[in-house]
Amino acid sequence: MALLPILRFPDPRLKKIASPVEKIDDGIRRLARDMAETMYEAPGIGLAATQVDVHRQVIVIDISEARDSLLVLVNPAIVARDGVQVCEEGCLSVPGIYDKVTRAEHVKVRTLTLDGSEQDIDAHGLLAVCIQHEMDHLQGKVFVDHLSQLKQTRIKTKLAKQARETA
Ligand code: K1U
Ligand code: ZN
Repeated sequence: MALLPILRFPDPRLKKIASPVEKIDDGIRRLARDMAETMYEAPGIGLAATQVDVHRQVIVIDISEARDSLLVLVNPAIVARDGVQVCEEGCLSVPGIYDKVTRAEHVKVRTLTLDGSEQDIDAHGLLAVCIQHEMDHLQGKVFVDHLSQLKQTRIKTKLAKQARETA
């Protein structure tokens, strides 16, 4: 197992579009294990492969309080969505920044599991938010892209200051 370095916004590699996984092999299983370890250690409730500079469609999520309900999504696709919710979001690639984003309240996601079988997940509330947030990462999108230009500029300034202070 290994902890993977997490890219920080506005790193241009966060804009890359992830390719579908063609074969679920030991490399993909190791990636998912390392991503889960990285997410738990951060700590976070989700992580997309894009954030660890691997541009394949792999996501790990665990929204449980006990941290014992890991979901691994490979090649996820939203096949149905409805409703609207506004949720305060954070991101391990945008440390210390939280803001409200509007997303679908319910999504049905078709995905592969690590044993290669197809699975449909009906997600509501925080799980639906987290899935949409992580699927955005696979498309090169970070949650701050949903915010106004003014807020994005302020966030970049704040993160650049943080980076200078910790250098
Ligand atoms: O994608 C990421 O960087 C992970 C991100 C996921 C997320 C959080 C909130 C709304 C939507 C998506 C995080 O996990 S940020 C950290 C966080 O929210 C958290 C950390 C520890 C305990 C509980 C939450
Ligand atoms: Zn994120």
